[in-house]
Amino acid sequence: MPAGQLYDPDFVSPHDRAQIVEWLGQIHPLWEERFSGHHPPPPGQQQRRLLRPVYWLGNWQFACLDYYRPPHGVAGRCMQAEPFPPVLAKLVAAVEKLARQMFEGEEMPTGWHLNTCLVNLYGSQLAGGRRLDTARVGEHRDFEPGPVASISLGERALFQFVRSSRPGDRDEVVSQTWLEDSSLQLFGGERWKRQHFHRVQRVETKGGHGFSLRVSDFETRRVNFTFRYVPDQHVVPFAQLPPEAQTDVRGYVEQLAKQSPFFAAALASGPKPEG
Ligand SMILES: O=C(O)CCC(=O)C(=O)O
Repeated sequence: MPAGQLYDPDFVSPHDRAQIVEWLGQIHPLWEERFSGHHPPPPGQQQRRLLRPVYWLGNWQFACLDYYRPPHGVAGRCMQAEPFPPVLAKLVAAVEKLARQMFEGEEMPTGWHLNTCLVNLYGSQLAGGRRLDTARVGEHRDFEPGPVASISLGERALFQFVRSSRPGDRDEVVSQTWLEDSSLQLFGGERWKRQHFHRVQRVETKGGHGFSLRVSDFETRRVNFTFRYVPDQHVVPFAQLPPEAQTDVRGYVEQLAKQSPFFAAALASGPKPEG
């Protein structure tokens, strides 16, 4: 494994895996749209749903608010979300210990702790009697500072780092790993966070994995949890998002509030919508 990367194929025990799957069965992931009233599609683009349903823990970064993008896009983008369930909190504590052994200095920002989790569902969209496999993620970087950890459940996925330093050369695969069921991947530092993009090229179908989740129009065969760090001062309750952002995400928070006491309380403490 190259320096700055760690891969443990057996990080999650069968017992912990079962607890995570039980928790997954209780949440209601969201189908988010890419754009919103105050962030309309740019010319030539249309409104679209994300390729997959998602759920966030710690703080929710909505696609329509364009996620967390330091140095300029940091305020009013991260909305407080539910805490990690105990099984994930326990695993995160172990991951943080590993990360502190691997990274120091500039690679380990002051105050770093994994307070954010994106839960990505990978599988097939079911629409009009057809199945459309959307189990991939195009090349991108994660902008949250410091190391990022990723736990995978279900079918194995081909995860690649691709070169980004030379224009037009982004397709050159620099490093790749098959992320197996119950594995941990950890990466950080200049090389893997900044110089290269990463992507999920494909997710296999051979392992017979499937998850029965509370999400419509979707068949899930892999679930990935990426744990990240957002400086705590940039995470605010729904009621403290700027008014335009509140308007843009209120519908999502209302959906979440139907099932989640946390989001019901967040909604109740905010201003009532106009009209
Ligand atoms: O699913 C994965 O393994 C990676 C997900 C990812 O790249 C991301 O959430 O930024």
